Amino acid sequence: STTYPNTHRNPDFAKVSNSDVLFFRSIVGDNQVLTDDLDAYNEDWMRKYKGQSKVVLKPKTTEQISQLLRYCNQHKLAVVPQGGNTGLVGGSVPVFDEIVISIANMNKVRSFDEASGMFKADAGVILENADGYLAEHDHIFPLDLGAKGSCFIGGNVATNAGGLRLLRYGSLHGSVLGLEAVLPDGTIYDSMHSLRKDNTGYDLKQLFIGSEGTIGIITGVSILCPARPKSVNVAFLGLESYEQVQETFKKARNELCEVLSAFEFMDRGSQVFASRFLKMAHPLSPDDENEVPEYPFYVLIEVAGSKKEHDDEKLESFLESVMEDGTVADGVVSQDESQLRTLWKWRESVSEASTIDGGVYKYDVSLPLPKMYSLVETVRKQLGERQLMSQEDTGMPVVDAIGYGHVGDGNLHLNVCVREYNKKVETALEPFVYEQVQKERGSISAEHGLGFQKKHYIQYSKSPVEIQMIKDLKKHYDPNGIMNPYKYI
Ligand code: FAD
Ligand code: 2HG
Ligand code: ZN
Repeated sequence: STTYPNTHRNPDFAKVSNSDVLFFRSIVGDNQVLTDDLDAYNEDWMRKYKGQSKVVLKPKTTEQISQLLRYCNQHKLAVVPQGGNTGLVGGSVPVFDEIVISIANMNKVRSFDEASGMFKADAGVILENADGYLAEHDHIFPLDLGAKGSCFIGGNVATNAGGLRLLRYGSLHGSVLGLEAVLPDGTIYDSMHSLRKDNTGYDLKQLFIGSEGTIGIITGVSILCPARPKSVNVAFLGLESYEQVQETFKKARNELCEVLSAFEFMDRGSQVFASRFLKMAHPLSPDDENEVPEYPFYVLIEVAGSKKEHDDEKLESFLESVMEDGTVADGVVSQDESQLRTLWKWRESVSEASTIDGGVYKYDVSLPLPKMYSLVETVRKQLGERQLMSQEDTGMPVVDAIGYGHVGDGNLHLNVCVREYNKKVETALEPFVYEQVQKERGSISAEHGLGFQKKHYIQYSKSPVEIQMIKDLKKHYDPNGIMNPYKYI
């Protein structure tokens, strides 16, 4: 991971002094002010970004966060709000010596209303725990993603995470009905509502959804949760071309209609990485060998509904029809819960598997569906021409450039897997990738955010007017710029 030369540190920010630490202790207690062994808080999930914070604060209440922020704002101490630290754009760790405010200790469910599906909880509840709680009440959290065992629902809201269920349940901009947050000056903004309809003025909570810790700390989330589907099933398919991936998606929307709950795709390269990581036979492998079959594309379709026989029959007959007409070359359907989980692993593990050789450059983009996969091909060509990657194993810096993602949302994950982080590779990729996305009027950040990685590139997706409006808002709510500096814009 990289640390940044202190010459780039903003000298307007104060450095943490002993008296600051004493104050923090008086608010959150001695045990919740950490000053040793801070690597886990300073380094991000990819081990790509590393800060040098000397202090981590772990408040237990919204009131404590309010007092901490008021003090930091008055003393010009910069802070980084941190959730589960699973973000993929370097936004959750300090760049220099910013104070980390971890919300890990704020992890209580506040309430759940079975009639409406309204769930209210502290922002530090782990996503998987929230979903587990809801499962006991026959409900489901409307967001799911590979990092569910570590990420917090507050972090999810702060990044406006998309994930694997967006196709069915929509974005957090729709399902989050209220928030509690603390502004940099310590003001507590309480809108923990359960109202589906509320047209009294600007919808302020939306400002925090996707704000990546730049205008305040989210402390509570109020979210509408759907009834948990009683039957879930998964099909895993092999396809001969990207055109057929699109054709299959079109047919799935038509034929599976109300039970379709996820449509994910992976190219062969991404399955090779998953195979090296999972070390098990591929679902479409004819025998038990670890070889990934030769199909260039794979698709995972999930159906979820309320009547198993009906849903299974729909999936089976869909599969029969797409295999008969040649849209799909091969496929399997999960026979039980454990097989269903295994099939999902071949999709969910790609993100982690892509780091297996040393490092990864991750691009998370929205593109018009017909153009989505061309980006991977264009980038492979670019890396080949620059002699950074080759088909043969010649020890070049790039091992492979792989593509996978949420077809249903027009969201491609392009992962350039490298042996080590390398300036030549980075220069070949940036701004090249962003230029390609701009040409198609896509988004350079579909769901992971801007963080530290993309702060210099926002103009590829936002106009000067939009950028100015974002800057105006930031300045209004955080005039001292203490919230997650050096990130976002
Ligand atoms: P952190 O990583 O701690 O923080 C992320 C950002 O939010 C930082 O800028 C931080 O300052 C800010 N922040 C955190 N908490 C708060 C708060 N309470 N108030 C204000 N700001 C806060 N993302 C997707 O969209 N879809 C996916 O499918 C997906 N899959 C993933 C799979 C893996 C294996 C991994 C590692 C990540 C994945 N992600 C995905 C990235 C995603 O952004 C995060 O997993 C998650 O949403 C971040 O939550 P967190 O609690 O870890 O936040
Ligand atoms: C996913 O969909 C995540 O698996 C992570 O958004 C993507 O690591 C990535 O690039
Ligand atoms: Zn994703």
